[in-house]
Amino acid sequence: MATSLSNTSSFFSSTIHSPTIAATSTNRTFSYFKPSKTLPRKSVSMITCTLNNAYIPHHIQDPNRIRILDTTLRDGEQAPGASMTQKQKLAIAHQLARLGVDIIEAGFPASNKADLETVKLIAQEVGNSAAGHIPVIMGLARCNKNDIDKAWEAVKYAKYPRIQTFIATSEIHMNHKLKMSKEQVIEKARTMVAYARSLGCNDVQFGAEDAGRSEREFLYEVLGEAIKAGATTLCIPDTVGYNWPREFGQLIADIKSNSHGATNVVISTHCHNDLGLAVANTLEGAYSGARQLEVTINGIGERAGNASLEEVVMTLKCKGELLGGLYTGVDTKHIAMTSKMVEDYTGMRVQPHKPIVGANAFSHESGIHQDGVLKNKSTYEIMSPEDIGIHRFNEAGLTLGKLSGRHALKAKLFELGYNFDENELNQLFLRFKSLAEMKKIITDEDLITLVSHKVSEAQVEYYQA
Ligand SMILES: [Mn+2]
Repeated sequence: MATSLSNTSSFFSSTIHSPTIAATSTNRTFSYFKPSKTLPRKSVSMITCTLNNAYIPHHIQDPNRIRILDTTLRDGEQAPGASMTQKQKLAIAHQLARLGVDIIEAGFPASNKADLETVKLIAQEVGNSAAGHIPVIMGLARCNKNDIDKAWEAVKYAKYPRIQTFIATSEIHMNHKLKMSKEQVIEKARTMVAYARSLGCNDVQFGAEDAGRSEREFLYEVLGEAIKAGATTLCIPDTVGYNWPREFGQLIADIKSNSHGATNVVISTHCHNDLGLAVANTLEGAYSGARQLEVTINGIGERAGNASLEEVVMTLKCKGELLGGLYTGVDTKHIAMTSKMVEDYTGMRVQPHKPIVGANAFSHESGIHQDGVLKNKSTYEIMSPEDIGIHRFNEAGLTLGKLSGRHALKAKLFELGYNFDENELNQLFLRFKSLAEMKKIITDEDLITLVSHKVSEAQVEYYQA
């Protein structure tokens, strides 16, 4: 608990091969791929507690501290086929708390009775854990009294309850969906934020849906009015995934300088991945001043999904220093487990080459790569699987296949308890190669079979002699 906030940014990147800065040099020099064991390790959860004790909705004491809002249970569940049971959602919420996310968007209580009950249960249980980190529990509401009442009814049991109310601000949405004028939209935003505050909720997030395609002057005005009415966080979504990083970063920076009162509240990103830019846009948003980032586990969500928690968090962990010292309170060693839970419960499979959590994210098959990793992992790895809670089946994370080299085979055999001389290894390698031509991946069992043939051959030679 005694750890000072100013120390936090350095240790959040302490367990990975992140760039380190030589403090004595006036020209900041970066050395990459520092082995993790030379750096100090501290408990992440201790820091999370320290920060949470001082939770103030509209303000973050350390300007480099990023709040992570996970919306797996709301936006993520809106992915086709991803619906979960109440029990599964509660289990995920507990896991998200363990992971150390700051805010859990637990659902959309006005959408149906079951969702209200689930959000309420999460608020009661996860929002009041007796020990450890207690996240803010948020419920979504459109800009109408019924939605806001339902959201409050569900989240009010949490120690830190939050309501998010939203309305679209782009011309396309206002004309075709809402059929409302600009004046009507401003009026709704203003009165409904004030209504949420009037219920006793001192933590109100206002979302300007489709902000990424909204007319700037109008957007500044709506946001300014929402702040005046009591909004403590402004959510700036690229609802349709249409922005690109420079554009989205500029949007965040412009809102900060043009929306009245925006420097006194927290600005949040909410980026969709229709062009594969959700993570890049989110990070650019953070670099431009956003201090809350909305993400989902495995990047699930509407259409092409949302920015993925694991990619955003691990990029900040690897590159935080280069991004001006930004850091999160996420305890990354719970990432792998959380990813697996969400994959199992939603049935949304993670592609093998998905960054961070994909099955291949830490495996190396080509001979050159395997040779490098065996000599030093940092040759082909910018982080360790242990950082996200994976303990690899072998030291170097090697998958043996037809591209593997002699060195990797030797290392793998050694791990299995066999130590062959060069001649024996050469013979084994030839047999290994012909087997690998036929089989995609060579398992431990395959190797043992190969070796046992080798051993019996050796015995035959011995008796012949
Ligand atoms: Mn969304």
